[in-house]
Amino acid sequence: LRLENYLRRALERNELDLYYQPKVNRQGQIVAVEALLRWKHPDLGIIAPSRFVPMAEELGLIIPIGTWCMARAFSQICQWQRPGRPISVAMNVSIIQFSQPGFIETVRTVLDETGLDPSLCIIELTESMLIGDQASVTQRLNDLRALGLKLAIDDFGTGYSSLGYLRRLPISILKIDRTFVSDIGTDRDDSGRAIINSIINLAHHLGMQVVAEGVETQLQRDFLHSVGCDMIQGFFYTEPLPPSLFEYLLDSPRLPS
Ligand code: G
Ligand code: G
Ligand code: MN
Ligand code: NA
Repeated sequence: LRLENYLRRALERNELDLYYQPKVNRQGQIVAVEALLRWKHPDLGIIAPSRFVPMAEELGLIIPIGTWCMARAFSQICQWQRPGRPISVAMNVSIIQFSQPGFIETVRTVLDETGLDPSLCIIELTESMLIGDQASVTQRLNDLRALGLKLAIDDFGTGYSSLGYLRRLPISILKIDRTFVSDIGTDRDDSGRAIINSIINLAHHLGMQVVAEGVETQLQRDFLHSVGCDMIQGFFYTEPLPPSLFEYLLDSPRLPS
């Protein structure tokens, strides 16, 4: 059977899973998680989204899969709230999902059904999703914002769009792309630091928070703290984890800060 035939049945056969990777604040507390899709293929093992999301988009399966992801992640994050410790959940959405006329309504419905506080929900968008018809993109982002969600720009600094959208659109969070973070501690250290420093200054001047992704070393983490980065995500803390292991981390006393 071809992979796409397997993918058609993956949802009904319960083969899709969400893994979770923490976003850690400057005090070493988990303040958010990114939900990351995995496919547990019966023969091929765990398949990463880069290998099947494009196929799911072509087959139109990304719509039901995306809705499933939201429902699963929202109810999971409700269970992970602890007194005095709100934790947000960040979701990746496909451009196909995002452009669908029913997208806003789906988000609203899943929020209602799961009871998740909308202010604890972050939608991660890439810059490429913001190009195209400006009136409809702006409308859609404003509608999401009006539901109470926060919007983040993923892989920030790698797109080709101009920066003008940052003051036009209701963006709350910039995620510094991991390629800049991985420059720290290499022969591209100087330029990596300059770019990161500039992104953080830009974000903070515009009233946005900054997440660094792909943080793998203490050197990178310490530099990011020194320039005011609000949240750290990466293998330095942990790779994405299945819910049972994530829960263990959540209830452990403290991460290195
Ligand atoms: O987990 P991994 O590093 O393999 O993720 C690769 C990419 O897959 C991420 O950059 C992310 O944008 C995308 N991805 C992960 N989970 C989801 C999801 O639930 N929906 C969509 N559309 N993309 C996802
Ligand atoms: O593009 P997006 O940010 O949605 O991708 C998230 C993915 O990045 C995760 O699924 C994970 O597999 C990967 N990732 C997370 N932390 C690290 C890291 O520290 N280093 C590298 N190389 N990849 C990471
Ligand atoms: Mn992401
Ligand atoms: Na990213």
